[in-house]
Amino acid sequence: MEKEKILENLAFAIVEGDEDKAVENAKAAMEAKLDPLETVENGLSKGMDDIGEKFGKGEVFLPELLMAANAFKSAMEILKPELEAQKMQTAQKGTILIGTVKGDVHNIGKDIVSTVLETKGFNVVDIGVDNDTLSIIQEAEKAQADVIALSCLMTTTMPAQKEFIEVLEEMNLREKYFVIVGGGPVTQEWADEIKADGYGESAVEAPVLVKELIRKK
Ligand code: B12
Repeated sequence: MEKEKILENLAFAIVEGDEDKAVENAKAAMEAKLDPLETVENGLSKGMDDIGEKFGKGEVFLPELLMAANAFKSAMEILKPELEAQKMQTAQKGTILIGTVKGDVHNIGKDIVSTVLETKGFNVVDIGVDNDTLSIIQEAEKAQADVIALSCLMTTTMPAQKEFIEVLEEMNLREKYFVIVGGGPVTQEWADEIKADGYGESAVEAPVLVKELIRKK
């Protein structure tokens, strides 16, 4: 099967919330030697965007979103080992603490960023979802992180990224960490406004961003 068709089928399987089809097409993608990250971004994530749009328009509801998320995760189980197989042998300098902000339980994108950073040889500490500002700071201190990466998927939880940077400033810790932000509604403009050190639109951009920041240190 050609590449475009496989990616299209994958996206459709996510929209349909069909775990079996998602797994089947993820396997087809790997058999056809597609790049695993490209398969995630242009197949699975494309499907997620499509179902998210339908949800936004009231054409589908929460159960359909959950089914899509489950299909995404099942397909990721096929793709993750392939992504990890690309792991770079040379370790990169730097520890990245990554998590989703308070009030936000979306973790699919954050997990992909985490995996991609790991495959590029960074030391990654993933603190999961729904993290309040003080616990993120505590974990960053514990991990001796160089970079704090904050994910957020809702306009209602974006202010938590802003608050995080403000609290870091108040605690005189702003100079100690690079803070990068990302996730669905986050933009470069937002990153500039809240004085983050960087923004990445997709997981592919995260290692480039982190590498540049750490080099500046
Ligand atoms: C799947 C999904 C869910 C799943 C989440 C499952 C999970 N385990 O994550 C479930 C069903 C649980 C869910 C719940 C809800 N959801 Co929801 N969800 C989505 C959906 C469809 C897809 C999100 C996703 O996984 N995308 C795929 C990944 C790969 O993309 P991504 O997260 O953007 O990540 C990529 C980049 O952004 C980037 N990235 C991500 N993080 C970071 C961090 C850094 C540092 C960097 C550099 C890059 C980076 O890299 C990733 C890979 O390239 C979106 C719609 C959308 N298009 O985003 C709605 C959406 C985010 N949800 C929405 C809503 C409203 C909700 C609920 C409130 C619904 C409800 N009534 O209960 C709850 C909220 C729960 C909560 N408190 O968080 C709204 C948010 C609206 C808003 N206010 O902004 C959206 C936009 C849907 C819509 N169109 O209305 N949701």
